[in-house]
Amino acid sequence: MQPLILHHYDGSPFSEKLRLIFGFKGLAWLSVKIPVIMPKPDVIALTGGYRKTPIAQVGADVYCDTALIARLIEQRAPTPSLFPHGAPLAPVLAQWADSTLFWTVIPYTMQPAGVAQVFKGVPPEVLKAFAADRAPFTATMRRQTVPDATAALTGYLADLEAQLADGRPYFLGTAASIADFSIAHCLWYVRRGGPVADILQPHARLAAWTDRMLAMGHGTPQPLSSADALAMAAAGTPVATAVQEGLGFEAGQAVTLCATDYGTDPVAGVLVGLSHHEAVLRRTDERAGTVHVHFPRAGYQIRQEQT
Ligand SMILES: N[C@@H](CCC(=O)N[C@@H](CS)C(=O)NCC(=O)O)C(=O)O
Repeated sequence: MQPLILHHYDGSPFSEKLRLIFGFKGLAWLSVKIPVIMPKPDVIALTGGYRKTPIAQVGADVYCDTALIARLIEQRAPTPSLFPHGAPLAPVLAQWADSTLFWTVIPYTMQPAGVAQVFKGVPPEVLKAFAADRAPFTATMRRQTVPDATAALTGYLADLEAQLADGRPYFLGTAASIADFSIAHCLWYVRRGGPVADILQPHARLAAWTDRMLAMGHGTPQPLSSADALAMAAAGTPVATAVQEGLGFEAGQAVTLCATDYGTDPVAGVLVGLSHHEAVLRRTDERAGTVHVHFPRAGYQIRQEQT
């Protein structure tokens, strides 16, 4: 099997979600460290414009969004499963955590006391560049204020604690599911906030669950340079995909695709794969060669290019 490459950086919560999944499944993976802010020329060479973190790569196939990457990892290593029997709403709970909980945790943690801890030792100009990078990235959203986020997070944490009250080890029962990983990366981020992590204090079961999740570790990463990853894309042949009929588009159409929430930079390409779950664009880059860029279908808008 061709190795799975994760393009990520240490402080990225969504990357932590996948790193913990690697730990859960005991997987080896190749680790490419990418910049925290734009420009990210090697990421863009692979994706064609999508700049969110992380992305995954297998040869000449590039996978965007952790919802899809989690399913890719599950296909490659089915046990232990992220989608256990008896927990059909696990992806729905995961989606809530990846959107609502995440965008509560970020403004909550990024209040001054949290920023001081998360960015400890970081020069002010770097902090300024980070803020300048993220402002347009999130401009399509109305961000919660600190009081908004504090109120919402207080309620969410109480609900999460209550779900664990019967002594279950994971949110949806005796087996971990994708929902646990999506909640874990959010609370991992709150824990990084020093004094602001006090909001977690009243919740003993949630604390024990978080410890258990983070103890899963990251599997076995092996460093890879970005240049080597690009060379692997250029040397590879993308997997064959199909466009299902009746979904509003046809194979071979020139389309653009973008996220509908934030970080909405479009990717242009030729539609080569489409199902209810996934959309795949073929595009060619000078350095990455011809790649297939895969996106989840949910949460993305596809538009046919006007010719
Ligand atoms: N829906 C995306 C969200 C990814 C996301 O928002 N990632 C954050 C970092 S954890 C990001 O892209 N920040 C801006 C950046 O890294 O350039 C996913 O599940 O992968």
